[in-house]
Amino acid sequence: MSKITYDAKDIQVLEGLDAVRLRPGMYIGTTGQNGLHHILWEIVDNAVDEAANGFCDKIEITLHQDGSVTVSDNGRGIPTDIHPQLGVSGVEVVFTQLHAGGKFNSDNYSYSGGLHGVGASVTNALSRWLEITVCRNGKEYFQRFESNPSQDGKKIESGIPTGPLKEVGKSAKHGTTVTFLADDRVFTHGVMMNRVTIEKRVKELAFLNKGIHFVVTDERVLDEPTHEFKYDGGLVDFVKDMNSNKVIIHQKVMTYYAKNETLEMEFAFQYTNGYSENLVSYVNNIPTPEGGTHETGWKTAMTRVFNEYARSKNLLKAKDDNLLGEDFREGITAVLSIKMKNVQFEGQTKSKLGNIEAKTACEALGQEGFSKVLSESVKDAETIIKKSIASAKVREAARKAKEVTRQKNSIFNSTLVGKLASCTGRDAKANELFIVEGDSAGGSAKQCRNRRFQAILPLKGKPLNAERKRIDQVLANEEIRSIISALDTSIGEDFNIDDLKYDKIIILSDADQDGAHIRAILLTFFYRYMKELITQGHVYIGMPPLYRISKRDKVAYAYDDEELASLVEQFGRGYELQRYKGLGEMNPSQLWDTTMNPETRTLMRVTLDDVSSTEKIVSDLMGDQVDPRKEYIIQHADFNRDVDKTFDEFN
Ligand code: 1YM
Repeated sequence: MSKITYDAKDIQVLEGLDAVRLRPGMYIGTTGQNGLHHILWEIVDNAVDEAANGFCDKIEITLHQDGSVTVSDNGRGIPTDIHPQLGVSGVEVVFTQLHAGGKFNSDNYSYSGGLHGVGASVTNALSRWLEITVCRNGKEYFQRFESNPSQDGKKIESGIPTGPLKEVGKSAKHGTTVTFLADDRVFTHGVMMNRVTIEKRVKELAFLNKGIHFVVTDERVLDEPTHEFKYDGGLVDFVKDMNSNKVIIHQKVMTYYAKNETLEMEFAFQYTNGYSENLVSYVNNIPTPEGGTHETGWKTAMTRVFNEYARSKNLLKAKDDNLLGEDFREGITAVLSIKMKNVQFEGQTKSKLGNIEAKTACEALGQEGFSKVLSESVKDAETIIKKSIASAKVREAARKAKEVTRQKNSIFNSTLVGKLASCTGRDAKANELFIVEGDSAGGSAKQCRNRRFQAILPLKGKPLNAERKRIDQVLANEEIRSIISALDTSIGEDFNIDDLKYDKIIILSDADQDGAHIRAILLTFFYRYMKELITQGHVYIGMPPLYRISKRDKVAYAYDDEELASLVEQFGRGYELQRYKGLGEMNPSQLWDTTMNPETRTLMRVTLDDVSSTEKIVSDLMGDQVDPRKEYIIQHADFNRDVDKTFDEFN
């Protein structure tokens, strides 16, 4: 290539990558931990696509001491020949052109381009340096990119090749290896990636893409640096894993795969003796916790086929009403994974599929699929239908119970709302509800709160564990009913977020075992019956301090032992130390300063980044099998930490 054209192309390229550096948020969401990992997933996605195309079966991720990360696959290797229009190698196009992924070869089978769908060039743009080695056609090629300050020092020029792609030797292997160091001038909170985050996602990818052998190595730790993930059963293994600590009611995990001109669909499911619906869905390997058209089509197909099947086997009689979808989904653990092009995401967190054609396609493919799996396992099918019929009966009973609750909940009934100290302001967007453990802490909270926007709901006893009860029993519990009536959103299918009376729902419980239990019970209840409260970020955990340290008129609070140690050092001799065993030991003004004053308090927002692992934690901790819970508690025997750990998982 002539030097002139190379430069000309370069200019165009620079504009693209500089835009990424100027507004990283537009491309990777945040420059915190999420965004940092996002630039790794861009690279991994390309390797996973190569595997989905059938050219690669092993992907390795290695975290190095210095914060750099290597991703390597044994695929065909990114094309090294010169791109006819752009005049540079395929490798350089992929790493310097935004959205280069699919365009290089339009008839490839690439679903890459996740939520933001921007490709490997974004990783390059946001790295201090990036090196790539490609083995292909018996040769080994190498290229390095760097982000350095411009000559005038006014900006940073991102992802500049230090030279063109070079042949550096011969190789009998084939594949792509990329190493990069995230740029600490972009990721100012640090560039060290989190092994747990990575392994969680890799495990999920391994379930979703059966047969790929993933190897994750963390060179920063001495103990067991390498973990491997490979699931030949794919979604079937995924469902088995989710159900590993539950009681299943039939052995076989039912599964189906099919494709048509719109999309590829795969699903697997198995029923437990529980009452909740655990459906996790994915589009192009991206979780869709808000659901969308694929889920709707799939559910419609399921309801129709199951009803027809029930009638054909005379389990449902001519005089009986059809069952509802929710009856058939009670106790189900299911994974639905589709792959399609040109996806459109909608919703609060852009995690809901919007493509209308996906509904029709999933309905049609689902119909074939459900008919097939039922007819192949007649015995299991009967078990499932009978369970669903029982669920319908309970639903009918629950509807009646709910009606009673509604009447009792009406404003004319003061016993329930009586405990609630509501706030005077009517702006739901500004209002906060504190759910406080214990009457005495509740009393302090009522005294010190700002009554304009802070409402207090003290809980006397422990609320009912929603995981282990049917809806009618849950609704009979007074603590639960007072929460439902305070929030005013109703629950389950009737839940309506527009009716929510508070922007923040803050759980305030003691930093001990009982407090942890109450928090877990409340979160389980919200998760099962008011999931949107969590997905839309309305639920928070208040963080009361564990210690108060004072000396003359100097006062400070410590939230853990580490913080206490450093305060003790600061205060020197002669300080007074108080350990709070519970919220009730704080006087109102201390409670206000440490836990309730928006200016000074610390809140932890509960989010649902990863629905499937939350499912597992919730059912492990709250379900009716004792062993997994025991094991979890033994593993996390320090209860102050235990609590944090639990909510880390929620976070
Ligand atoms: C460690 C990261 O990027 N692997 C990878 C990427 C590609 C290919 C193979 C590939 C794709 C195609 C043809 C095709 C990519 N190629 C492109 C582009 N691993 C990693 N392995 N030959 C090889 O899609 O037709 C983008 S990604 F655009 F150059 F084809």
